[in-house]
Amino acid sequence: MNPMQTCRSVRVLALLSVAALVACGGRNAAQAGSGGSGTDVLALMQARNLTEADVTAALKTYTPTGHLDEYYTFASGGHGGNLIVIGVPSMRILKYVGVFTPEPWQGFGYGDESGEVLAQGNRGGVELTWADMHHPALSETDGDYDGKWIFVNDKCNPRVAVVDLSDFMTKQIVSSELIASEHGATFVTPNTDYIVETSQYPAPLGGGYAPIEQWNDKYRGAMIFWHFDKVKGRIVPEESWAMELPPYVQDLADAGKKVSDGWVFCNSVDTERAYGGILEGKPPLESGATQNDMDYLHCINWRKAEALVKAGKTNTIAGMRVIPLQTMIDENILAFIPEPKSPHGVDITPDGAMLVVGGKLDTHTTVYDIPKIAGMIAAKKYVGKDPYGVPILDFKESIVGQCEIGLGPLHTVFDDKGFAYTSVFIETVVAKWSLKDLKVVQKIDTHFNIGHLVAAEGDTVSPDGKYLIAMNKWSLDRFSPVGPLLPQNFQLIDIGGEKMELLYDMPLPLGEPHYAQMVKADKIKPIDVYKPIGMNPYTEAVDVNATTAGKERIERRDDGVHVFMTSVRSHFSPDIVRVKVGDTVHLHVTNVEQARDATHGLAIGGQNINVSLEPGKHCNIKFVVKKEGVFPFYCTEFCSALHIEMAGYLLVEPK
Ligand code: K7E
Ligand code: CUA
Repeated sequence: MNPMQTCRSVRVLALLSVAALVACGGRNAAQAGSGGSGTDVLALMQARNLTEADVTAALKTYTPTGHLDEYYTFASGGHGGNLIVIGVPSMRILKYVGVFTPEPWQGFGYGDESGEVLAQGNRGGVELTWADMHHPALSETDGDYDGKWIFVNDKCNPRVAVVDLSDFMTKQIVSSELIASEHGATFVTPNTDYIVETSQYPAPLGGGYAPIEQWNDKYRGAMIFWHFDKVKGRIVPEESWAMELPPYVQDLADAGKKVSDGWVFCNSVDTERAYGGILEGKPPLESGATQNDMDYLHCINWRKAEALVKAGKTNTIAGMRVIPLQTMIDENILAFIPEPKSPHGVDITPDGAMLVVGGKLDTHTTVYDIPKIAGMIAAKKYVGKDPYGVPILDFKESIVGQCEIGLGPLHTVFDDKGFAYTSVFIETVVAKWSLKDLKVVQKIDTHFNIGHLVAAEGDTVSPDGKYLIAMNKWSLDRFSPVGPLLPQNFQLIDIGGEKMELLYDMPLPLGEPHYAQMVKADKIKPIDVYKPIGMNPYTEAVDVNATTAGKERIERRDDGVHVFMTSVRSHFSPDIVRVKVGDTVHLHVTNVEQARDATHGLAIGGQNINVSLEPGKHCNIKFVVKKEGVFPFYCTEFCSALHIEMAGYLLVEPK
């Protein structure tokens, strides 16, 4: 067989290797116009101006119809206050899960029980309809994703939400008035006993006012340990607790695992305790907060703290049990280690033995030795104290070393081969480096200004390698222009081989996602339909008001008009509902379908009612009719040929 024939057969064999094509060089190109199925690829490459690398990337990401993705990525929706579900490697968006923000397609926040979940997130009597979501965290068993729940935070109004991955619905929002903002959330302990939420900007604990000049005495930080009940699938606020921290601006946190299980580590960025005051003759916060050469890494023994809580050594603030700072010090639960100026990411290696800190204004990542730190804390080998009496460990004694990484390292994730991947913001690259010798092996450009990065199972005890997504803040010229507000850019990078390769750019136009989780698809096992029929997703049981075909009815009771309704292709029953002005209407709707994807939607004109009725689902809608009129209701999902006819009337008679 001559080389030319070899070449042709490779092409005909489903064009499986562009590398092979290109290896054949000019001879192939010369043949491009001569017909035959294989030559079309080269013609296409030329017509679309694609390189060999482009086509290789396409082959690695293109997912034909009917093929499923290998991973799910759950990205924070940033300002959108929702969770974005993305398939990898296709980078196809699969779902937006409404969390802190009403989401019309899912009917989240438009009349049924989902409104009660959203209302759990209101604070201080203020209705909140958006969030600044930063860090999703999947539930874990033994430090590995178990695919059951995902937790998300709101940096602006400190809140934590529970999203159930059996139906991809938000089931709970909790919030404590103890703190006024947060950032180091959500991070789970290795068996999801706790979901950690750490304050960011210090304020008086429990709310209330104190002059900012009393910052040092009256302002504080805090770390909340929300207890998660894995049987109920809910956070139990009464079993949650917190600890008081000094008024430094606490930043990201990470929970220990394996050898470091029982510890949590947290950065801080304003140990100067500057608080701005530009018009009052003081430096702006950002310059006041960058005077010191080092800030403090908080090392917290949460297991010891938990024992103290059980022993009752707490104060109660805003209904939360809080371990006072002095008790934390007296009981040797909190210690500081200097860390490079204005740190950001704090990420524990898969074996739990090392901790990587990125200093935003530094050119290194700093690697700490956790077992050594734990030993020094146990032996109280301290070299000083902060103004609050918190003991400090020696920096040099605590570290394994530093990696010369480039300007502005932020976050670090890991693979299965002993490499770490750090986002380097100012240099706008991903740096791959070895945890063995702390040497950079490769840098790849990102477009542009990378923030977080996420790798396949990259923050668990057993990362997969394979894929990494650079979550870039700016996209500049990467997409067709859409006015001055540009999308974010998620860049999929292949980390399966020796060299990182850029595969795909995906615009994210809904908010600024910060962090994400990437999990093997076979760990996520959602239900197909709600079963048995009449299931209420919020109680996870058949609803007492569930209706079956033939049992539909309307009852006038003391608290209003109760309508027991079913939906099935292609009608609602009842389809005429007569009420009077001022009535409270209780619509109990059961979608009696069990066919997959046979979803109906129920929207009622003039009432701001819009729910999604997935097969088998039951929902309870409650609203007051304020004025007389004729209000058509109809199905909002194109469910059948007679979908347009799936409609009815709400008739509101005068009193
Ligand atoms: Cu944007 Cu994790 Cu909130 Cu860094 S944080 S980028
Ligand atoms: Cu049901 Cu359209």
